[in-house]
Amino acid sequence: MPKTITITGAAGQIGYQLAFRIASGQLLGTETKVNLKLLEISQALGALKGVAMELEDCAFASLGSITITDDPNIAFGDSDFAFLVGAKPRGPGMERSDLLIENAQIFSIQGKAINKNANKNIKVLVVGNPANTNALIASENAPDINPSSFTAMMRLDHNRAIAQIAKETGVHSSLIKKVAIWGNHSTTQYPDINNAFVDSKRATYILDKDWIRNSFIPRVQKRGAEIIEARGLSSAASAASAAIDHMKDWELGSSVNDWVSMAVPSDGSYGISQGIIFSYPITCKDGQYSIVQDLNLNKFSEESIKTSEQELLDEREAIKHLL
Ligand code: NAX
Repeated sequence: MPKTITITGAAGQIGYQLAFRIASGQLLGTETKVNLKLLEISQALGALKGVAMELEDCAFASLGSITITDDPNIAFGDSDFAFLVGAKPRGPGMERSDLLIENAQIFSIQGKAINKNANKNIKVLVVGNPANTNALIASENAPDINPSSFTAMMRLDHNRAIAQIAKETGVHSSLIKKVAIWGNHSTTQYPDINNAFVDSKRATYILDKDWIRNSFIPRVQKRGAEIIEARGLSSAASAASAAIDHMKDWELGSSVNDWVSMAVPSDGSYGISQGIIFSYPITCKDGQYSIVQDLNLNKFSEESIKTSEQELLDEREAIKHLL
């Protein structure tokens, strides 16, 4: 059965990476045909036409049809998987609260369009920032879709954490397991390696506490800024790669004896307020995700997690009139 995949902001940096990787079969495998529905703002439709032309020119075996549009109702029609990437960037002099409100409007329109047009079992991944709160808004505007269908991307932070540990220990990233990112996709996120393993040894036994607190945690939290400084542009290929990792694991299952980080609607686990889109350690099986339970959190972890929760509660307060 072909699957319909929506990408918003498809002419942007991340969209440009994502569309080609999905069309080539890197999300659902080369045996599953994908019909792409690409959404952009009207002013970017010309550039989006160019993206569609290049997609055609790849002659991918797994690509079915391509639809380009500036109408969310068309873009989300029968959608099985939606990558909500398009968002308004923070402009000069713009406060974080202005950014929240501008994006809240975009994501409330898209939530309504998902509710009206998408497959009721759709899986939604919000990438556009502020991703967690944008996912909450989209979900609240889609009352006929199960809230568990709305998630936000923390996988780039998760992968960045693994990469930092691999670099520090000299152990390959594929042998680093059970890293977790808790909270918001912002600098308050809490990268946690208290339960992580490095080639079957406990990470906390082989990594220096000072390195974890004063180097690892702030570096993962601020890696986005480090990339901007080096590249002159924000992370794009790594973000698209993480988006595929997130959706692929959700649909096809995550690795056994490991977990991933996904921001999902809180069910109250670990004392986090219900409903906010909060990143937890997660396992995925049979197209469903579950929050890893019964982890012991030390005082530092608890405090760090609470700080990020508070930021998400403040964000929700700032846009509550749109919920
Ligand atoms: P770009 O500015 O290159 O692309 C965004 C695209 O979205 C533009 O082409 C724009 O025309 C389009 N767009 C804006 N409003 C839209 C709307 N209402 N409907 C459809 N399309 C719309 O940004 P890019 O580098 O691709 O980043 C996209 C978003 O991802 C940003 O919000 C960015 O902050 C966020 N990121 C989130 C990450 C995460 O881990 N959650 C990491 C990477 C990235 O920074």
